[in-house]
This record gives sequence, C-alpha cells and structure tokens, in this order.
Amino acid sequence: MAARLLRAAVLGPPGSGKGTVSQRVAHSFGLQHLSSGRFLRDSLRAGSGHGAKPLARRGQETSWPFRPTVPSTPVLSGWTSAESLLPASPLPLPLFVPFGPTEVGHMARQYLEKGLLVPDHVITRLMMSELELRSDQHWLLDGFPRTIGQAEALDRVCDLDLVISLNIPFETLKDRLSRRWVHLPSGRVYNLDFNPPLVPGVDDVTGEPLVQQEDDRPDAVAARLRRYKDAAKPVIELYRRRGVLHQFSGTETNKIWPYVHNLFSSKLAPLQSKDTN
Ligand code: G5P
Ligand code: MG
Repeated sequence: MAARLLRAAVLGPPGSGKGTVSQRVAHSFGLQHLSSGRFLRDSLRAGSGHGAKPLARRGQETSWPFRPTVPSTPVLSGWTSAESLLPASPLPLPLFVPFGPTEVGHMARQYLEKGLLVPDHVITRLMMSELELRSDQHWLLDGFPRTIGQAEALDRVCDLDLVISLNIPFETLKDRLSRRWVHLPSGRVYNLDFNPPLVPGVDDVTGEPLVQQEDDRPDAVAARLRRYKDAAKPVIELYRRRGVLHQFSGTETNKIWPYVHNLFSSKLAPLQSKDTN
C-alpha cells in the first residue's frame, strides 16, 4: 500500500518563530519548508514573477495536477494510501487572474514594504504554483494560510494533516523583532540574542551588511500583530474544529521545539534527533 504524504503548516504572528521551527522540522524530518514570506521576497528580488506561470485563464477549467507519489521518507503506521489524497473526480482548478511574469513581485512590493498582508489572490496564486512543483514531497507551510480566504483556497487542493499554532506573548514578539537584523539579498535572519551573526552587523555567508527592516520598529510591530490576530482567528478556529490543530505557548523556541519534534515523530520517522538543531 502506498504511503500518504504529510501536509503540515506552522501558523503564528510575526516573530513567533515560524521560520525557526520550520527550518528545524525540515532538517529533522526531510520535509520541504515552504515559506510564503520567502517566496514573496524571492519574487521581489528576482523581478521574474517567481512561481507566476499561468495555471489557468479565468473561465478555463482543467483537472488539478496534484498527483502524490510514494515519499522518500518512511511514513509511520496509521496513515492511509496515497490514493486517498486524490480527488474522486478531477477538481476544477481555482480560477486565478492570469498574472504576467513580473506581476507577483510588483503587486506584493507595496504590501511587504508596509508590513501589510498581501492580497489573498496574489499570495494564493503564488503558493499554489509552488505547491504544484512539490506535489510528490512531504511539505510544511510557514506563514500560509493566514486568512480564511487562503485556507479555503488551500482546501481546494489538499487537506492539512497537522497545523501548529505558535502562541507567543506580545512583549516577547516586540523584543524579538526589534532585535532582528536581516541580510536582504538572501533573507537570512539574525537575532542579536538568539542567533547573532559571527561578526556584528555582517552576514555570516557573504560578509555583506545586515539591515533592520522598517516594519520591525516597535510601533509597526504592534500594528502588524493586531492585523495578524484579526485575520488568523478564524483560520485557527477552522483547524481546531477539524481536529488537526496543535497549539504551543511559550517564550522560547528551544523549549517548544522538543514538543514539536515529538508531534512530527508520531507522523514521520525522524532523520535527525531533536538535539541536532
Ligand atoms: P513572513 O516572512 O512570513 P512574518 O512577519 O510573519 O514574516 P517572521 O518575521 O518571518 O514572520 P517568524 O518566521 O514567525 O517571523 O519567526 P522567526 O524568523 O523564526 O523568528 C523571529 C526572530 O526571533 C528571529 O530573529 C529568530 O532568530 C528569533 N527567535 C526565534 N526563536 C527565539 C527565541 O526563543 N528567543 C529569542 N530571543 N529569539 C528567537 O512574511 C513577511 C511578509 O510577507 C507577506 C506579509 O506582507 C508579511 O508581512 N506575507 C503574506 N501576506 C499575506 N498572506 C500570507 N500568507 C503571507 N505570507 C507572507
Ligand atoms: Mg518567517
């Protein structure tokens, strides 16, 4: 019997540790780490409409191209066959506006620069393209879905098996973000306490300067957190009702991590112990 592919997501406010936890999960379990923020930044940088190839024109319908295959990582018992992931009959593709090659980057830039959520139709379009490329792998979404509209779009292509919600106190988030420095070309993130660069103010890999982003200022952070809460509440409720939500509260990622590792271990055989991160 073919094994099923794991579909997971990490939700949480800005600075809650989504990226840090996702990187550890990806490293420990061999999942693809798919960060919506990272894809957006890539599309801005490349100016090449990352993931923007048209899937369908408005009004066209085609069968959904997801066809999961047996994953390379062993899956533990309690999982059903890959066939169970396939729709009983071909699903119509979500109808996306056919963006041109550079449009995702152009449309997202103004929102990213202000720390605002990118409109659902832009981010959904981008993420669906990326998911399509990885239909035969286990994956973990980082920062998507963030609104109920995005969750509904994701529902049209798959069911999430595991959703982690990071519940971190506001003061902790404010402190973390105000001590965060970024290497813009790569998206590498440093924190002056948690993972400082080897040389202050300089990226470890390239030696290029690090910057502090406008939306990491304390007043901007407060507004971002409020917006997050409003948009995320119905998403969290949706996954809670479905019985796939696992909420973790705390102020330190290192303390939350062993629980997250245990949770994923109940679904996938680890490649690395939790202590190797
Ligand atoms: P992103 O890129 O998803 P945010 O703002 O949601 O960005 P961010 O900033 O990436 O979230 P995170 O991934 O939750 O935070 O957290 P992280 O980077 O792992 O940790 C934050 C900092 O704290 C780091 O410096 C880390 O080292 C440190 N840290 C972690 N754990 C600890 C700890 O235990 N102790 C300490 N001291 N430090 C720690 O999205 C960017 C933008 O893209 C758009 C939006 O405009 C968004 O603002 N976007 C979307 N728009 C609409 N819909 C979507 N689905 C979108 N996705 C992205
Ligand atoms: Mg992140």
